[in-house]
Amino acid sequence: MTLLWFALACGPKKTVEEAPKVGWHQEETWTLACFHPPQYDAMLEMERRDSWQGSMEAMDSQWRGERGDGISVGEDILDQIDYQFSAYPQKVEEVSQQNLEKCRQVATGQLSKDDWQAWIKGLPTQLTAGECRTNFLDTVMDTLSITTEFENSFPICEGDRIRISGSIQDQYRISDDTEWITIAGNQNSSSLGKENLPCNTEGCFDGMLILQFTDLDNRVTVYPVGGELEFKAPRDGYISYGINDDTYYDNQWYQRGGLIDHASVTVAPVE
Ligand SMILES: [Ca+2]
Repeated sequence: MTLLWFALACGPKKTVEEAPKVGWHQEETWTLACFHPPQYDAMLEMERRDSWQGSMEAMDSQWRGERGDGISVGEDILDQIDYQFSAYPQKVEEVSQQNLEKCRQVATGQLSKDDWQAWIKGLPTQLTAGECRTNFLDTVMDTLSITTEFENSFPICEGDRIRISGSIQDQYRISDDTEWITIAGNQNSSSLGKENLPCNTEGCFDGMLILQFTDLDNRVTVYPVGGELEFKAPRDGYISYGINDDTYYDNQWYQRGGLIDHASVTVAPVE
């Protein structure tokens, strides 16, 4: 009892919580003002994403020399940083926090402006190195949809290898008057050169299972899959799959005795 009383009496002391500084701020002893990024962790997702733009613009103005505080790096470096931020906007968080630390050190004489500028100039390289954190690591097992176009999308990093495959016994057709096919597609109907179909290169057949890769610049490449395909991501981006068709409303699964076929699709990482 005594111990408990003691513990309660010595509970946490009340401290005056100082609101975190956000935006441009200069302590009395500092030689320049530093941009203090918002408390990203405390924000809701949408608000958080919206805040990246402001942080980016604040840093850019200082790095560009607009604040007249002696910091200025070349336009080409800023363009490269801007390009990296547009590809990986969430990196603004880490960079803005690191930048505040560098600025604080310069403002208090612990770091030279040249060293800070060297760090800024090194950002394009730093941001490019190992940037992709969305490796394809987990196997996806799904039911193929033949009535929608590229339903699911999964992030993947450059160099990631996957194997996509599906069940080859289930049948469907891609219009009322075409033959029943499987994910191998209609082997009697090559899609080569058919501009209306997503897959129209060598090896593409009408209605077959196809893989779509979209990179971060929204460039789309489509690959014929059929029963199986091993794929290595040429860049960071997203993969998706569907069937090689352009009209989805008229597609139907084969039905026998009340049982409707449904093809499964598996996307698995390859070691
Ligand atoms: Ca169709």
